[in-house]
Amino acid sequence: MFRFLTAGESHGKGLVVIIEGIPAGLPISEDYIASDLKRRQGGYGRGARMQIEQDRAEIISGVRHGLTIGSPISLLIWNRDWENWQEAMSISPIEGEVELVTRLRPGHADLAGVSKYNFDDIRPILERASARETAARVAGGAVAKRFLEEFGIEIHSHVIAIGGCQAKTVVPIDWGKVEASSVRCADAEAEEEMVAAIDAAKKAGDSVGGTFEVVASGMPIGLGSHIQWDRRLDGQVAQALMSIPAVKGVEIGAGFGLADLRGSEAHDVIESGLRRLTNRAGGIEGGMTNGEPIVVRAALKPISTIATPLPSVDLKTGEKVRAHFERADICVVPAAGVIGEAMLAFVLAEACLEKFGGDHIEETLRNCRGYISSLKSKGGD
Ligand code: EPS
Repeated sequence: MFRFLTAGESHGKGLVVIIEGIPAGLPISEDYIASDLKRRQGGYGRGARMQIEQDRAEIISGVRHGLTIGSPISLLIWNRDWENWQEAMSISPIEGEVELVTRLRPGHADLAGVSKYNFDDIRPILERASARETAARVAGGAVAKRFLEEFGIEIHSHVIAIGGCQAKTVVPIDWGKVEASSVRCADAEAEEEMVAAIDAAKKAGDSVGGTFEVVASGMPIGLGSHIQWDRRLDGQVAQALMSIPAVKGVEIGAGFGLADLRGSEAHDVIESGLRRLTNRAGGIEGGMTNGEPIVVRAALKPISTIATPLPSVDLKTGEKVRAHFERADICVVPAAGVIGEAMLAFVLAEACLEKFGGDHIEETLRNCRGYISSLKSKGGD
């Protein structure tokens, strides 16, 4: 019903995303998509590549006169850096040889990729494993977000920790402050510490990871299902977030912290209007939304391409060497939050379409309104 695919290599001609399943009649523009692409490119700790790129997605199909027409939406982002890689990443055979990348980088896709795909060069693996691909996800995710806005669903993200520096989270989160922050963190004191941690890692030729949180508000009750394992929304959300490069942990609501509590302390008491005063469940119970905001956190390992490379092995000679190094970011946690928003948006767009269906947005919203008004008879507000 709803699906998306991306294509493209980091230093290839460009990135493509195809999104299928968005109903007809949804207003969407390139400017709307551009705003999320810009947010993804930012964040303190990015490398020199982001000074080369100015990501903008061209809408190639699926939109007419500013409205979706129900056919697949395809978006294209040109890689500006392609100009500098025309020989190394040439589509057609080239005369002469390009230098092979053979010193495996611990933490990257290099070793498993060359083994599995039978290459003597790491380049084709690192080109697709690169987080550059997430620009396409964010462009497609913006379309999903635009669709969700029609239901009153809004998705935001913020950084919780970088390099061991933890933010104090004050609820409700001031999203204006988050967007104005160099590391997308509302806690100004923690921001200073995070920036210092990134600077120190850079100086040491190293990298840092951290955690971010994504929040989806305005959720209707009953998206997802308890009926079958693969229909549980929490499982789908975890998979989507875990698929972001460098993510090694995902938790929903109070997550791992819930394991230390008693049942009486862990669950969110149901108040009149079917609302909760706490949200330790992170908006999902029994694999379904419970009407509270969805809150999901993801932990990123530090970037695995580091300026002081770790000991490794050369693929060509089998000798012990230092790992390959090429230009890289020091920290991508602020950008990863924006990617997390896109991934959550894809999952929720699919869940909304499953619940409300519809080939035109009017039909989808009519079904949604009918469902919401039927909930009122059960005491919902
Ligand atoms: C990446 C390495 C860097 C990052 C890149 C991901 O690129 P380059 O090797 O060209 O300097 O900047 O991320 C992006 C290009 C992006 O748009 O996010 C890697 O090895 O994963």
